[in-house]
Amino acid sequence: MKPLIIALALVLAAPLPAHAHPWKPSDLRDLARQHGIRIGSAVDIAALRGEADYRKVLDREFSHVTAENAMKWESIEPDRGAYTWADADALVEHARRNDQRVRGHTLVWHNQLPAWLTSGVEDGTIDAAELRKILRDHITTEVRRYKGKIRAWDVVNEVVNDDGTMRQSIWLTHLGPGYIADAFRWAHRADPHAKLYINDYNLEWNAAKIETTLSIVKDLQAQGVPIHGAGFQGHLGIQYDYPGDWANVMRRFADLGLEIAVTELDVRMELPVTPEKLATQADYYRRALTDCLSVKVCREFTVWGFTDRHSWVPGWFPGQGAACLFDENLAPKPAYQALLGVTKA
Ligand code: 9MR
Repeated sequence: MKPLIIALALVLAAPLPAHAHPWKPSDLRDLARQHGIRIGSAVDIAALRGEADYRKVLDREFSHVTAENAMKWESIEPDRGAYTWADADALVEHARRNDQRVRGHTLVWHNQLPAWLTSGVEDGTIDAAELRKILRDHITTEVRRYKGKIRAWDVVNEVVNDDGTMRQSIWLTHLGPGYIADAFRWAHRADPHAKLYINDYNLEWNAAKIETTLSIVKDLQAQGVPIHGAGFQGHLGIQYDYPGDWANVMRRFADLGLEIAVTELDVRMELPVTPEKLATQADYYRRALTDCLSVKVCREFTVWGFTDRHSWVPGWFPGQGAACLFDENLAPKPAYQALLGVTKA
């Protein structure tokens, strides 16, 4: 009797293998797998190259990646006609070796354009006809280079203002509103299998932006333009309310037949960090994942950097930071634990 009880006690005390706990994922990859989505991060290429601990956490946790800057126009064509693909290639190759899907970011934007392009448009040496050809060549060249290797492209990024009007970028000003349809058509021709997205910030809650973006999508669809997804950047801050209607907004886009992705989530705070703020932040991350999972076609949940060691936030919002899932030393924060605890609805 006694030995049996001891044996039973030993069996019960022994740690169960991870797969015996389907409800308690071991990491974000595992969590994503259980939910049938991919969880991704933006990647800082210098860190990817130079920091072994950064690489280790990225590959352990994430099954999707986005180049934080390496695929933007100023990065790949700093001088006209002279392409610098090394960083973007390195990321795509790294992703291939580590079973990570890739979001291409971004083909048409008003920021991080090469100086030769903006100054040429400004001084009139590049006229509208040439500008249109330059945009077509840019899209075709970049999409074709990574054909079959990019799951989804942010084709147009941030084309709507917060007041719901169209952003007066060089594209709208010189090419007219048709540039959006053109961009999608050119991208589709270059890689017919890539999912093509419209991507924006504040789309989580801003009614004017939501309505305009929905009407852009409907308009494109009415013209037969290939558009497949709506990307919600999700740059949140705990000093603002959580966008409580987000899941409904996602659903409105899903109802148009689009796939949904959270493309750039981070949750910043006023420094210094306190346990209370970290708890609120954890709740925002948890709610964002829960919202995504509540929409069947939300397939990707990507954070804009995973460690406070490399985040755009402190440089853009003085006095704010600590927006990521891991701290500067790559220790998981409460937000990370909160994500692991998200179960199926
Ligand atoms: O994180 C990016 C930062 O390193 C760049 O300096 C910045 C330049 O505009 O762009 C940041 O990424 C942006 C992304 O490409 C589009 N949505 C907003 C992101 C944060 O600004």
